Amino acid sequence: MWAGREPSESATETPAQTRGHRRGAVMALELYLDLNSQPCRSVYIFATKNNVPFEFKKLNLLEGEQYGEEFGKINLIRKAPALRDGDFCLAESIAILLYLAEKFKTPDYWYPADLHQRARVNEYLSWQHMTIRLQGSKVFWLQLLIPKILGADVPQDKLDAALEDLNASLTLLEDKFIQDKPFIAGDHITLADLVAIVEVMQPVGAGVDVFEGRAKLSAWRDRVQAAIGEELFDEAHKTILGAQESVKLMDASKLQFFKPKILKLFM
Ligand SMILES: N[C@@H](CCC(=O)N[C@@H](CS)C(=O)NCC(=O)O)C(=O)O
Repeated sequence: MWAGREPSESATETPAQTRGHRRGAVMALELYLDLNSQPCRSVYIFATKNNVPFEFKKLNLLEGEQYGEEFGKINLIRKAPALRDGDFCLAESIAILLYLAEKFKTPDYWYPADLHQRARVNEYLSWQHMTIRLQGSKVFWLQLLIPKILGADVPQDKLDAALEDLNASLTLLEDKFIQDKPFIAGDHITLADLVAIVEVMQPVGAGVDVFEGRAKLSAWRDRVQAAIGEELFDEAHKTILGAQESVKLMDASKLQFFKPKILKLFM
């Protein structure tokens, strides 16, 4: 079994810490994050935007840190994001977002108390896992990481099929979820928009312009970016938007531990 590295010791360069999220000797709530990951970005943006005091524990997924012994104690599912709050550990981004919203009593608009608005948020959060999330990730892997790891382009028909599925879901995002409203649940940004935008941006990181020819999606993206704050949005997406360059510099031999998973899931 792959013996992963341990999470990088409180990566000193993380934006969260330079913003002063780290709190002296008191054990802060810890978030294990890799900003290459969509669900990690949603948690990072939500925590930062809402001034949640947290320690950014950088987990380098492409170096296999999720398979290390220490991280196994935090999250046996071995996926990021993960949270530790004292003795309490939590996996799954949606559960983490809701935990933070409840614990830190974030403004109501994120997860509205109104029955119908909340139901709209829940509807999107329930739908996205097997659609935009799955398809956007698949496009990202097929387009960028798999050619690097396997040393060959993936067959064009596979990529075309993945793009077709993603496009069908983006059309549903526009027609069923956004419609003619500013945001998915109405006039204000909610967790649904946050979870949606980080996934929609993932294929963009692989060079696929999902916004081309989609005026509604582009206008919604601009509103979501403005609601989050351009600076925070850009900071959270800097790593993924630089992925094409950073993948070029990676040593493919160090990524081979992903190969069995790739062959099983994608080929
Ligand atoms: N349903 C989980 C998905 C988490 C997930 O798939 N994380 C990926 C990164 S986007 C991961 O940690 N992958 C590492 C691996 O599979 O080895 C959530 O929403 O938190």
